[in-house]
Amino acid sequence: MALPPTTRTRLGARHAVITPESHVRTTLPGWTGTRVIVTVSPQMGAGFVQYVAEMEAGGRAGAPPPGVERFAFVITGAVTVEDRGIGRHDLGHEGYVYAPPGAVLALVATQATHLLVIDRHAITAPAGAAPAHALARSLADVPGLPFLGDPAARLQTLIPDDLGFDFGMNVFTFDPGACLPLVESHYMEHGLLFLQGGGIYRLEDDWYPVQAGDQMWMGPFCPQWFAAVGKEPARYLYYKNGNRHPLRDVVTAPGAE
Ligand code: UGY
Ligand code: MN
Repeated sequence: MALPPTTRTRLGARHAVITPESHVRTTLPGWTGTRVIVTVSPQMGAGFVQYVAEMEAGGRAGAPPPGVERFAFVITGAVTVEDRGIGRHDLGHEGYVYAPPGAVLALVATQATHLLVIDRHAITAPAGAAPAHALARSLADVPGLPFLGDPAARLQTLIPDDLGFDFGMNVFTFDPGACLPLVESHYMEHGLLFLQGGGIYRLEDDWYPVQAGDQMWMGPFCPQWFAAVGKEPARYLYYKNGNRHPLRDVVTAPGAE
């Protein structure tokens, strides 16, 4: 008799680790030639949605629901994006795009492609702040700066950190043996995709070996710490809400302001 299958996927009160052997594919309205693996969503208590879109060549992204902003990152493959604000861009490996709500964002895979996508209800910018604008770029063009003075832990900031934007996307690179300098606990959430290497992640009181392809959700105030283990740098892409008063930035429903 075959043994029952196992998984490294774990769901805690304020965190989740979602690993590839537990992925289940579905479809989303408007997307064509694409299967989707939703790994973070309000069903687990998160204030945003994270998914991997597996697109065939010629596959197209569906429009985000009304009031929803979108970030998409090319894990593998290539896409063409087009929108009134930014014109037409070809994005290859580790290219990315941000589109505010209502931006006419056409996104077409020009070869078999895997995207990491974040969708969330946008919270309007405070009076006086310039609203968020569409952008398309390549991760390779974003400088990596020492995190809290440590050159062995470098942070790339993919979206401008100004009041127009209500979330950030960053890539953290840790040299082998480097670690976060503190066990963080903050009201902001994270969605995370491991891009390279691995290490040990502490989430609440649990400790997880993690590696490229793993995804995570860290809910509000989830204690979190990471150390890179292995012979190559560990890299992860992560989402972080911010730049809004916490009373306005709760787990959101349509029109919540
Ligand atoms: O930006 C952050 O909060 C980041 N230092 N957190 C993390 O990597 N878990
Ligand atoms: Mn954090």
